[in-house]
Amino acid sequence: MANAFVTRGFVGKRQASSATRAQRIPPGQHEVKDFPVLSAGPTPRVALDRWSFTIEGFVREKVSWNWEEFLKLPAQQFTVDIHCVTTWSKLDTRWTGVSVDTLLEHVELDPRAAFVTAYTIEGYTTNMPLPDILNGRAFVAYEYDGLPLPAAHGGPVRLVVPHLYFWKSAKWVTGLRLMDKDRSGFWESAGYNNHGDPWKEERYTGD
Ligand SMILES: Nc1nc2c(c(=O)[nH]1)N[C@H]1C(S)=C(S)[C@@H](COP(=O)(O)O)O[C@H]1N2
Ligand SMILES: [Mo]
Repeated sequence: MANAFVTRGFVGKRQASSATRAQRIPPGQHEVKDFPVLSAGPTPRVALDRWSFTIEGFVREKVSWNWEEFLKLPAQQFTVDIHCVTTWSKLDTRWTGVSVDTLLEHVELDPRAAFVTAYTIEGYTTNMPLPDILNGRAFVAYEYDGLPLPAAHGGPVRLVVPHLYFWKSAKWVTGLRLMDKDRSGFWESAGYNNHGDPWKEERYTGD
């Protein structure tokens, strides 16, 4: 709260809108204007002619799209706030992509499907309860700020789950695996919280 108060003091006549902005920063976070890059390893090179995106696991029949097919799926614009567990938050990030709801319209979910693992080209994984990526809460993005998503930020496509810490937003994502049981991903099995809600400060295991 101390930070929010200082910010309001500084901005004078834009006080009201700034207070609103401050309220959008979760506890223990601060706003950044740049867009930091955080990757566990080097940025992979992705060949679009061999790229595909798959939904598999607890679905009646799995589905895959190649690059051309993926671009034909109904896309939407999303303007969202993102929150990295390393304490930076970035407001009003603009993306174009396909909502997970739209992708899931192409499969029949097994009624036991309750969790999802997002997997990627270089092996990074992250897990979430299925409801956390439904009802407009997650999308697979291929444009950032009106331009093709830069490779360092996960291009050609990344998952974006803005309501959870940003490690859940898997870069270079190539598929979603539906599961009946939960299974820890890369950071979740290395001491980070299994869920990762920034508003509850679910940073580490046991938070
Ligand atoms: N495939 C993959 N996705 C990833 C990561 C990674 O190392 N590999 N890092 C995660 C972490 S810890 C964060 S904070 C965000 C960082 O995304 P950015 O580099 O676009 O800021 O990506 C997440 N997605
Ligand atoms: Mo992160």
